[in-house]
Amino acid sequence: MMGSKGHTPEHPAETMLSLVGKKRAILIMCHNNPDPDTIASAAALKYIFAQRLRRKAVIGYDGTIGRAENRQLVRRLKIDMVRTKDLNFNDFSVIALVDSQPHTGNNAIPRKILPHIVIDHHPMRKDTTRCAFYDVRPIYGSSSTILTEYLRELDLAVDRKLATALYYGLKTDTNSLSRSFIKADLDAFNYLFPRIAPRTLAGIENPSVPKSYYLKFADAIAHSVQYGDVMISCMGTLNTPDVTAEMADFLLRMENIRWTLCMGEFKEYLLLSVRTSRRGWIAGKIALRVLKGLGTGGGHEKAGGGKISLEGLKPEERAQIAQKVTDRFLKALGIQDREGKPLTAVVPADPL
Ligand SMILES: [Mn+2]
Repeated sequence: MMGSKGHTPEHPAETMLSLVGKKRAILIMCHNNPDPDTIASAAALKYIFAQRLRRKAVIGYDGTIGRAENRQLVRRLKIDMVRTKDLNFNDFSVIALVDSQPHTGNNAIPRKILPHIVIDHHPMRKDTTRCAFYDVRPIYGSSSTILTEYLRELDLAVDRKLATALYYGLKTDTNSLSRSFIKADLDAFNYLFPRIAPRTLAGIENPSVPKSYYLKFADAIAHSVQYGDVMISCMGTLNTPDVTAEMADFLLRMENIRWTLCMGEFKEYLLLSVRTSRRGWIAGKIALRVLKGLGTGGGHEKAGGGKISLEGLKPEERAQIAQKVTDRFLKALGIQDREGKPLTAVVPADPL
């Protein structure tokens, strides 16, 4: 089974702490355009360093905290996050990377710097094995699950804020346990749930959103085309980078749809998200195949994605890339019919 092989040291939390030892300045890096899982994992790691080593770590990120939910998560739980442009990587003696791995193209750690600590649940990358400490568990539903285990291994009390963050990270990464999860995720879920702040969580999950959010949804639906059990949406210019993932989840709920691909342009990049309801470590693999030679990406069993640089390209060249992505995706899935049917095509009314 591709992507199921990982690596977890014995007593991972203690091993990690002994490695940090007396080193002073610690940077915890999230992946780009951070999602709740990377944010919560970073917050948990920061808490562990504060409790056990009396060190105040810095949480860094690059890109945009886009979704209204994610902004609420950071604001309501008061998670301090610093943009990488305001950081100097050389100022830190320890760099930890959560929910990502070196040289994947989705984190801002410079190529020549190898993080000391990597905690992740994506398929194992070769370069990760060169890091001093790595704990990669591809079969886990979230990195938040791994960090919850660390807190339990170290017997550290989890306050309401941190429990809420980790719970939300786990919940969103597994799409409310509708995507891949294992017993460890359920155990973390059951551990965290009695400790969360329910009203705070409700505020995070139901933020008000601008009118443009609905217009983008309307636009995405208007540009969705169905090919058998595949739905592809070219969403045009995006307001936030993570809306392709949201739309890919949204469209996957449609009857008879087993695969979705949503793509759109954000700051000189074509971003894409792939989802499937099929099992077997394929979404990330398909994403990689689509992106080969064009950009970077990867993913999990049922969710994947990536990005392609569009810098300096003319509109028609950008359109060609989107077409190439579509063609490769359909080819990878063995779809013969390349005509496609617009989602909004008029269907005959049901007889009364
Ligand atoms: Mn994750």
